Amino acid sequence: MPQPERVAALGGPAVALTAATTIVAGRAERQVATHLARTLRRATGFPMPLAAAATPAAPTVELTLAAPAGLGREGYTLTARNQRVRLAATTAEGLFRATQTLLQLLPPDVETTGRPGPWTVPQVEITDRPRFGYRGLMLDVGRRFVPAASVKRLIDQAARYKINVFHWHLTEDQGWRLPSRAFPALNRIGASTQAGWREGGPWFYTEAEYRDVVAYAAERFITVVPEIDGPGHSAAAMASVPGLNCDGVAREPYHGFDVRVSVFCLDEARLPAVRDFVDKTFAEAAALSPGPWLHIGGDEVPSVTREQYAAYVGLAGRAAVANGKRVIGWHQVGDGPLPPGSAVQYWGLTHEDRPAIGTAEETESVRLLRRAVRQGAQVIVSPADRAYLDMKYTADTPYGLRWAGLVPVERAYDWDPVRVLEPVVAEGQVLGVEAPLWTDRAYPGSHRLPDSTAVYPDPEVYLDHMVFPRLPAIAELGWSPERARDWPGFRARLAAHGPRWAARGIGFHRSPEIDWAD
Ligand code: TNX
Repeated sequence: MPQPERVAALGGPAVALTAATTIVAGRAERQVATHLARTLRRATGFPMPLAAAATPAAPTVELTLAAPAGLGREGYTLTARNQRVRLAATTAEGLFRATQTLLQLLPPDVETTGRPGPWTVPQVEITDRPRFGYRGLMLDVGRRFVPAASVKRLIDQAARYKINVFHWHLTEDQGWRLPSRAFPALNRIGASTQAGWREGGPWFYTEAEYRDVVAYAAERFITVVPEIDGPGHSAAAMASVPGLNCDGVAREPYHGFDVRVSVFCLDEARLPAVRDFVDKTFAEAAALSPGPWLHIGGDEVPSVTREQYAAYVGLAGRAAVANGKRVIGWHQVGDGPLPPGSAVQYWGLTHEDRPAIGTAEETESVRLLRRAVRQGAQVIVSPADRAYLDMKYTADTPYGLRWAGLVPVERAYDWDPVRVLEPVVAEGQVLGVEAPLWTDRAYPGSHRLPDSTAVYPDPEVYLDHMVFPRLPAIAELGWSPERARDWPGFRARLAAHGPRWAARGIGFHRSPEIDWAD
């Protein structure tokens, strides 16, 4: 999972990894080979030495950058035949994706330690490459803070499904989680709250933690996209920096549960202060994040004029570009000026937007998409009624919201990122897909507000439940060709996949839609 572009089962006896297996890799393949060796050693207990060339007759796992042309940046071939496994790709990134396929061809025990094996791979020939270049997972750490170690655990799991972007939603009304030297109050005051909490903080990442997460993601060929949301969702900033408020007085930090509760003061007189804040915080985020993108937010802004909103999008876009980044914004930013090379993230409701496309009743989301696309922007597809991991699966699953409807596994899987928006967005303008996990209601009984923080589970419990099994559904939409996908097939593969999560201690949702293998 995700289903590869082409799989040919070769039959015959399986290829076994044994105590004699060596991993063959040259210098260019070494980083990926080392990562793979570490995983295989942990599981099998075999030495799995790295060697520059194969010893005749010894079983090998070979990694090579000598690959057939046409695989693209992330494509690869995987061949398991005659006691040899061979992974070939054009880039280290492609090789890494191949290693993730290899892990899934090994038995589920590869996800654990101290099991006896046997460690077999069926004889097979796979040719694979992604449908879209952007396959993201978003995590909101503003409402509920997620410690760096848990963020890394999630990134490691996401890499299993060939996710290549981690969108880090770092600022919210309820908290500012980016380290800041320019505005230390963002960490002292802005990080002192979460949704439902005002005691026990501050909750933010240190520079060292942030860099560690970026490096951990990079080792898995995952790009971190930081988001600094504005001009709404900014109460934590407005509690820390007085000049962002029209009256020049800092607000009380916000620890409630509502959305649309704040907006920077966008009066002419205050714009320089807002611009200064955006310039400095974007520079800090950009300096910590080597990837090409910066997400400027732009969603759910209460009570500003269109001119004021456009002015904010303009200054935020310029700040991103000045720091060498391309802009991503929630689809609302279509109403503002977008720099060349931007992308907008569509988070509408397919069940309302799709049927109205091309009719007189076209929805606001589609109108905004049209404006964005006309400016040359690409589109990241994250419909709330399909891809939002914070929606409940069914009325009686414990966590989550339901404003976009219930999102059981089949609903998360059974749609297509191009078909839902054509012809407003042409296939070539779809950059990819993303599954966002918001944390507004990361406690059981989410329709009621909690009266104590004691009811909140550890963030990993919430994450595991909401992300698995729906992330693999969205990941497959992003990776696999449309013709390789079907719900009965996905459902069967998911059922067989459950033991891998069990082996790793992932508390996935055992949805009754799936006949889980034990
Ligand atoms: C809408 S989606 C939001 C978030 C909430 C989410 C809850 C979007 C761009 N904004 O602020 O957390 O709904 O589902």
